[in-house]
Amino acid sequence: MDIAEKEKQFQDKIDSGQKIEAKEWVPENYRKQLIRMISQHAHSEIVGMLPEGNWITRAPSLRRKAVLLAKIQDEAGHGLYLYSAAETLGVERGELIDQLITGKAKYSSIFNYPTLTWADIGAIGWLVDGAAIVNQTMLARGSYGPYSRAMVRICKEESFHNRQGYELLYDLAQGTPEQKAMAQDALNRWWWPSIQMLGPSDADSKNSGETMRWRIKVESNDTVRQRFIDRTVPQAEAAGLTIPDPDLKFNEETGHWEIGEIDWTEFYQVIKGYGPCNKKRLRARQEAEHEGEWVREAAKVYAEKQAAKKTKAA
Ligand code: FAQ
Repeated sequence: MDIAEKEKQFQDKIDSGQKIEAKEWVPENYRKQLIRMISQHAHSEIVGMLPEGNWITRAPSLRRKAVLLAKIQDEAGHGLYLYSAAETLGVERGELIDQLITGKAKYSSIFNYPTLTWADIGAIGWLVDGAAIVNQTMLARGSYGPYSRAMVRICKEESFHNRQGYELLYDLAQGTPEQKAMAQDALNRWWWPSIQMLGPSDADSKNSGETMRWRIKVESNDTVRQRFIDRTVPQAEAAGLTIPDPDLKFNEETGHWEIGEIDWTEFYQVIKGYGPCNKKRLRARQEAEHEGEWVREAAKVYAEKQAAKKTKAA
């Protein structure tokens, strides 16, 4: 069978809604796009632990600390899942980590912002996990089996993250005037980066044509963003908080909330490495890689010894 025929059969399979599984023949660019997206997603989960990790020792109660710890551990689990999903496409985890720590690979723009107050922990759960869930429930319908199935469990855990963040911020918003101001300040700083994290507008999204044709993504960046906005604005109102957008208005005809202009210059600056915390995040991952070297070495030696024992016994 020639390549054109193989590609046609592949596209037919995708169009009929079937999943593609590991080791099946896929066009080279399908493989590349998936590795790109899954590895960026994995890196985001791991780097995403840093801003929240900053508050573990300062959580205001044992309950809040236990919840935050559980959430951050979940994010580590998501990262490991996703590296495994990427590995089914024939790439080594070490290579992907190397791309992260040398600054070649992207991770989500949102994690390059600082967590200045405890309210930021609420804002991350509510807004960042909220945006991630809306995107990931869409990705769970995607064509690549190992990635889409990973999304199912990840989304369940993100729902808990989202809930705890909203509850935290809601409680602050019902508290003293200082607590309410802290909650509002967190919303002010995290709203626009959360809107941006869902990717460039459809007109500027260079990968969407290919990834949507192959159903890696089944909806566009703007569609997902609108769903996130529509579900989040009423939640802000219920908590007595104000979305920091003077142009925000509800369109009765379409049934959607319309927002003001997104600052794409800021977004592109952040993804090029010039956000407030890019350098700090990268340094933290480089240090972790360096400090963990002896663990990897020990694990390797142990595995080699076990293999030698088995060969001897056989
Ligand atoms: N940050 O052509 P498109 C989470 C890049 S998980 C940085 O539209 P695409 C959980 C994009 O890579 C959050 N770069 O790209 C959590 C591309 O550059 P490239 C992460 C971005 O792939 C919560 C270029 O711009 N989620 O939060 C961003 O079709 C709390 C052009 O863009 C995922 O990774 C960005 N925000 O659509 C953890 C989900 N947006 O690669 C801890 C999987 C775009 O060509 C605490 N990924 N770029 O050099 C996706 O769904 C997609 O990749 C999009 C972007 C929707 C993010």
